[in-house]
Amino acid sequence: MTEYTPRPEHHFTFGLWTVGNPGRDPFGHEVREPLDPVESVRRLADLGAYGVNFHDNDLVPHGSSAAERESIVKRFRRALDDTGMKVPMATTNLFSRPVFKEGAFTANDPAVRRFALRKTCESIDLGAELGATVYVMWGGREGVEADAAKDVRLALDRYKEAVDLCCEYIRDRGYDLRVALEPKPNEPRGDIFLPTVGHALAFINELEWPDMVGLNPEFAHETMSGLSFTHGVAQALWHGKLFHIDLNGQRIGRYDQDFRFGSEGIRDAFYLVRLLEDSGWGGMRHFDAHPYRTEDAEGVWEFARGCMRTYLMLADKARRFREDTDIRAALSEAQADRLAEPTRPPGGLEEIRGADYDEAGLAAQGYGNERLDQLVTELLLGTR
Ligand code: GLT
Ligand code: MN
Ligand code: MN
Repeated sequence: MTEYTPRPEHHFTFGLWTVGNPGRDPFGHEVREPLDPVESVRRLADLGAYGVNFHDNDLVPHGSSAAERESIVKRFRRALDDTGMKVPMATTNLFSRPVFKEGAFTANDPAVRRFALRKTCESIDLGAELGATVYVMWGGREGVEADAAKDVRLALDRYKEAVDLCCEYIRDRGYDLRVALEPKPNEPRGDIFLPTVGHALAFINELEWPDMVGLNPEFAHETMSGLSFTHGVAQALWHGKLFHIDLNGQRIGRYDQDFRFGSEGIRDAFYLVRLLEDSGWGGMRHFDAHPYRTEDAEGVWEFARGCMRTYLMLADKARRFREDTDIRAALSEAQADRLAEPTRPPGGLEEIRGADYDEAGLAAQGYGNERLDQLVTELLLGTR
């Protein structure tokens, strides 16, 4: 159906590491050939995406010389120019190399931390060079298995120091770049620091330049913690801290599945899309997911198309939700709009304290949530 055809104005982006995921898992080898980043740019552009994001080493392999870097970036930039694709976000791989096995910004050894910072500065340069305005920090190795080996409070001191140094670098260079922290509770570490949206929001308040730092929440990561992703995103929006978002599919209690958006938790995905659309949030709709291991090279593009189509279908459902007269009536029975009414009356606390309340009458009210919720089910299942 053409109405669900992705177009650049929908602002869909993918990581090079997502469509390029070769299907390796802890028990099995790669099942797909490496994907040339230029091929990813072309195929995603054909599908209607807006752009691609990358880790430094997704584009420039570890150990490349300065001349190799230059020719890789030149060829990549040509693909961007040819297709009109953009690079809105960049990040650093601080998790694959053995040197980061004990942590990167929070490693006990200061030399490892300094090495991680140098790599990050170079990666920030690369992102800025290609036009990125968001820099994501996912601290995959910032954590611990053996609690005896690390002082969490000191680790947080060092984490803050590293984020502050990155902000200092961005400011010194005059880059138009904001930092987005990505929480995750565990995997690959037994426990990861800044495990949820809430932890990360509190951490930002302790930074030197809190205005430069926000969040990149991921559907899978909050869901792994058993939390409502939509509520986490809503709170990040409420604080003005939703700088970026990672969309994918995940079931509670599993490993980090990173499935195609909407493949799991379709109802959660609906409420999320409704929130993003209704709030008018202007950020990228970024998919941090990867194709099933069952897929061959063509299945990768079915996966990418599916992520975007599902978003568009859910955005359409969100529009219908707003317009459906039965749903509107049910919302009014639920008194949903009345939450916008301030609690403070004209007479303030004095009026609150002096008023008569019909407690029994208030308690006897029905809110009609069963009907409302069933209407949502029917909307999602396509029977209305
Ligand atoms: C890695 C991780 C993702 C992060 C990426 C950004 S790296 O793929 O699983 O959740 O968003 O560093
Ligand atoms: Mn993930
Ligand atoms: Mn992610």
